[in-house]
Amino acid sequence: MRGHFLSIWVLFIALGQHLLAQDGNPAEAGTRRPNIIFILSDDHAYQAISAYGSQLALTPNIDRIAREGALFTRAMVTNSICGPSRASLLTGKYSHKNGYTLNERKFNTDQPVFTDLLHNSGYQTAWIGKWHLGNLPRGLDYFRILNGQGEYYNPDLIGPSDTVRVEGYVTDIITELTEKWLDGRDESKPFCLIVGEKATHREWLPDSTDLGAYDDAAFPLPFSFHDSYEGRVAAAQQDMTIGKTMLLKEDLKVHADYDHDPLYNRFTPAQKKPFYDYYENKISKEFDSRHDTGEALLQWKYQRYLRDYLSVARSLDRNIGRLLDYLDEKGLANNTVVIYASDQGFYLGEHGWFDKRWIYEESLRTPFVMRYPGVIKPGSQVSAITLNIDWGPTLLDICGIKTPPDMQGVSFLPLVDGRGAAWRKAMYYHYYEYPQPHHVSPHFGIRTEHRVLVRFYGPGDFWELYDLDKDPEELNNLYGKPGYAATEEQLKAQLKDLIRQYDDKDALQILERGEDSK
Ligand code: SGN
Ligand code: CA
Repeated sequence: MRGHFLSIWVLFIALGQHLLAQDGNPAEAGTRRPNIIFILSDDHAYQAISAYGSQLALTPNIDRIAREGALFTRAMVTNSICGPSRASLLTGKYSHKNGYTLNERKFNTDQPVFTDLLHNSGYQTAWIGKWHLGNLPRGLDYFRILNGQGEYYNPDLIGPSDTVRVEGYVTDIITELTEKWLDGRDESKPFCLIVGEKATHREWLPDSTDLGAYDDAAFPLPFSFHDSYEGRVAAAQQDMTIGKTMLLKEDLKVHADYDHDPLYNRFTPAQKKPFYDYYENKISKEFDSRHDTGEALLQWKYQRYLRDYLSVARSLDRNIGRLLDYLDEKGLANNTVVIYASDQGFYLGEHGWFDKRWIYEESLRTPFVMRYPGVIKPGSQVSAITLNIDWGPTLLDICGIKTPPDMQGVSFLPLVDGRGAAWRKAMYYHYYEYPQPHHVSPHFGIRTEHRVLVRFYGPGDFWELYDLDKDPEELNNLYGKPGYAATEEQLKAQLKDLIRQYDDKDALQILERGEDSK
């Protein structure tokens, strides 16, 4: 009798789960243990993605992920630079906790990372492409990674026991390796694969098929292009302007040094020809004939920068499309979560800049789109503040694994799967690297939906405050101005709470010693 009752009960639960599954219930989706592909690009600005409203270029494949899933409009990073962002993805922790505060060091691979938990629960884990953490990955079932920043043409690819130079264009090669790994994987297990793209990192070498793709476009100057940096000491001291820092030869390929620059030593003659024809015979000649100086030169550089950058992004988007097609062809699309994100944001001329690093909007915010068939309603938009330290916990949650207590991020899956969650209204940010390579002063701060309060320290010691509703470009530093004392005090208290919550001892010490100057 008891057994009979139990089996009816089990049947009832199973039926309930089946019905819920049809509604895309997250609990059932968790038991499905979907595959995960996380495409993590490098320095790709949301301002260059049409799903985010960009008028600069079309990105139909990234847009497709957003259309079939969710677009996150306040995805942010906790330290806007490459290695630290990747370390935060792996550990779910702030830089001061995982030890990777600066770029170009060695990630401590003894610490727990989210891929370990996936591996231990039966997932196959793999990382292909850019890794940039100074060490080889540990604990993955497979890796084949670029050497440091990696090369655009004929890149070296490092595996556990060898390094091979693969002929071709990096973004294509990464897709080829990805497909090859997927073809050969153990199909009895789900997988989590991180695809690390080199695009769209400096020095923006396009694939030959994309050379000149944007030559007919005339890109409008961003509103803050001619920023005078008045009232903002750190912004005035940086070294990341298109005018001064961006180099004609090395970055914009005007009379590039094909014989000595290691970028071009790697080219095969067949690769060099279209490149040389375009940059030497066309662009450099055009440059010589113009004799531009001053404002005309600045604007010419801006147009060239965007053309190169968007041409590199064109290959990135095309390869994302290729991967989405692969998933369709192999019948994997329905049971694979696809995420596209960049390691941080990037400046496309705002404030006159390229690069990243700042708590300011274009650097802080990163593109993040996510498709999860049956769980995320197509066309969803998430405006909640989500962080890169949340990425690991979210991936774990997708696979039905609880976030370990020492991870500082939180799964944002409940924001898109119907469960709902009380959510943060403010985020904490801390940037460290100084002075090289771009002289951006170390700073920490708080960002809410409407305000930014920043404390710069290091070369100088001062605060900044912005009202994003009135001044979305963050040009007007309100700190110390009449009428803002109460806002300053309130945000400082909130900032201190966050610093305590995340246990950033250095920041707390700086905060408690007061400031030398305003
Ligand atoms: C290189 C770039 C910098 C860039 C850093 C960090 N210079 O040093 O412009 O800020 O990487 O980039 S380059 O001339 O070598 O390209 S990150 O993506 O690793 O954070
Ligand atoms: Ca980067």
